[in-house]
Amino acid sequence: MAAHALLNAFKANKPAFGTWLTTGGFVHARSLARALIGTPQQQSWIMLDCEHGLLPLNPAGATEVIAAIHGVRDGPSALVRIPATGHGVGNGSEGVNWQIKYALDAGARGVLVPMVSTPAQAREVVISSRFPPVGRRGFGSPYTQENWDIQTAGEYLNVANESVVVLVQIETREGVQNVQAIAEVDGIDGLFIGPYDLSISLGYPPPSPDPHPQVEQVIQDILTVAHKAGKKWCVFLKMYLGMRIL
Ligand code: 3PY
Ligand code: MG
Repeated sequence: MAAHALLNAFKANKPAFGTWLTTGGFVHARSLARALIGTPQQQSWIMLDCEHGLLPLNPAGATEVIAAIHGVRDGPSALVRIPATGHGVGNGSEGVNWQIKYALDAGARGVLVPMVSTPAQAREVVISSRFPPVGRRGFGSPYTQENWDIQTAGEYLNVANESVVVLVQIETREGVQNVQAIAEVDGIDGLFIGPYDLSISLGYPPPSPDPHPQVEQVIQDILTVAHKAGKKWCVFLKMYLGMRIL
C-alpha cells in the first residue's frame, strides 16, 4: 500500500495535525514536507489551498506541489482544497466535478470542498471522488499512480476508493442546519470547519483570533454530530499556523 500518513493516523484513531500551504513551488513544497517529518505533533498532511491561496490547480500549481510532497519518503499526505464550492453542484456539478478530478489525477491523497451546505451536494462530492461502482470518477491519467508510488494503474484503481480522503467544509448557515444529514452521507470522511465563513454567514464578526462564543458553540455541536456519525472533525488550531483532525 502506498504511503498515506493521514490515512494511517485515521486507522490508528489518532488526532492528525497538518499544515496549510497557500503558495506554490516544487522546492519550497518538498522542503516543507521534509521539515514536517519528526515534528512534535507528527504532522501527517499538507492542505494545498487552491480556493483562497495563491496556488492554481494547473498548470504548474497543485500538480507540481503534490509530486514534490509525495517524493519525500514517509512524508505527509498532500490534500487539495479545490476552488469551487458546494454551491457549484447541480446542472452537471460544474467546477466541483472536474476540479476534484484534476486534484486526484495529480495524485492528491484527498480533497476538501468548500461551502457544502446540503446532503445532495455532499453526495455529489463523494460521487466525483470515487470510481464506479461507488461513484463516477473517470479514469485515464498516466501520472496518478506514480505520485502514489504504485507500480500500475490497476493497482491504483484497487486502492483509490478506500484510500482517497473526502472532506467537506461546514461554513454556511444552511450547512449548519443540514449538518447531521451531511455527516451521514456515505463516503464523506470528515467535516472541516471554516471559521471565517461560518462566522459571517451566521451574522457574527470574524474570529480575532478566536471565534465569537456563539460560533464556538456551533463548532462544538458540529464535533458532536460528526463523531456520532463516525466521521472526523477538522478545525484550525490557530489561523494559518496549523490545524488538526479529530
Ligand atoms: C474559513 O474560515 O471560512 C475558511 O474556509 C478558512 O480558510
Ligand atoms: Mg471558507
